[in-house]
Amino acid sequence: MTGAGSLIRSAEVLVTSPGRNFVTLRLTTEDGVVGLGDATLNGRELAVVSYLRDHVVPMLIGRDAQRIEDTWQFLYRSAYWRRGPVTMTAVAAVDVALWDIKARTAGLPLYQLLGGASRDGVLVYGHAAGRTTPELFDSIRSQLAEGFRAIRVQTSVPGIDKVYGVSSQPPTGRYQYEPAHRAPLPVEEDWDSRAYLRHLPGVVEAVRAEFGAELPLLHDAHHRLTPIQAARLGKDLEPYDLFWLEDCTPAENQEALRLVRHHTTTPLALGEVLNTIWDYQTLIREQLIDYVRSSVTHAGGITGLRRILDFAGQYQIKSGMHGPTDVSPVGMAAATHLSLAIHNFGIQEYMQHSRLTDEVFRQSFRWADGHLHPGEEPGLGVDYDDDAAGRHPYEPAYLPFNRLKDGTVHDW
Ligand code: KDG
Ligand code: MG
Repeated sequence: MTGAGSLIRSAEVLVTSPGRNFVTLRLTTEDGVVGLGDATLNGRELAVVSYLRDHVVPMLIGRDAQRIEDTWQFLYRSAYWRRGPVTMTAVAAVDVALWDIKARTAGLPLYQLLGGASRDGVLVYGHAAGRTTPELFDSIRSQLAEGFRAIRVQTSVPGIDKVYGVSSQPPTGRYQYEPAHRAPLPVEEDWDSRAYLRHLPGVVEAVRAEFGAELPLLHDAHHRLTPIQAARLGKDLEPYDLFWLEDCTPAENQEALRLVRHHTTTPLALGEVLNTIWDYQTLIREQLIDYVRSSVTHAGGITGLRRILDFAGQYQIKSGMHGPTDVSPVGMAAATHLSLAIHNFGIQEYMQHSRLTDEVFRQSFRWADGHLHPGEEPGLGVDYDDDAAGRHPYEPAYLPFNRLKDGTVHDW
């Protein structure tokens, strides 16, 4: 359907902070159909707000909301300055809002426009962490009790004060590890790769012995290792049958994975900081990874991520979309629709949002037996509550950074 009614009448960039910051794009057509897109880039939220408000919104007013591919190409190519997280998050927000509008106009849940369901539900993984092994076991038990059927395991390391993925508080039932700190400057953390490499395999061994062979276990090394260190870790973890080892080396060096791959059969997931198909050329063509970690929110939306995943599918590489708390419920809904529809789905990350966040974003997804289903509401199935959002103004927040013992800045 194309006509005067499908022209974009308004484009609003909404910022709210119900416990953490979220940026949302809301497009409304002349017919009054509303579409939402997630534009949250953790720790750099206002850069995307400006990109959208100052440069994209003026170009959207009067455009035909039905022309999704054309709008994607226009935003990508007309900027001249291509790729990058700020650009691709802004493009994603527009793309997802347009898909939401198209599906709401059709009266169908979005996954139906993407080819319909390829499965009954989307297997997700939850998050467990502990400062000690007994605390980690308790955390895994509470995630299993919440209904998760696959668990990411993160642990403290003796000699390191603050480790990615582990809160300074004991984990609770609805576990939400939140790395961003509400502060005017980034918080400093510390790192020691040798201490980590010595400690982690024993913890994973203990978890496997306690919880049995069936439970899918995942681990995120969060970009900290050199290729040879990552190769050793992959080898050391082989006996414990990880579902994946994530971001074992900094993601931007695609060639690094050749060395890791050469030494280990532990499956590898990578790419939550990557945002276009170009970032995956070597990784996919040389089959250096098993799972693509990019999110709908940061990789150009449904249109951008689907392009990457279709390429990956030719090489039996599957999806493993990034889904931490900084991907808003709008971004998670888009991910769940796409995960339900594609053939080469692997697993999806799911970190339950806070109750305050759920008051701002009203969602219609279903959660049962470790699986998400986006539900049958037309569009994404998410509504934005302006009153609730208005109670939580933006607060500056940053991700931490790492220093080694001698003061050198290290990857976080
Ligand atoms: O914004 C950065 C976080 O989302 C990231 O650190 C979380 O690595 C992460 C993960 O796998 O969820
Ligand atoms: Mg990660």
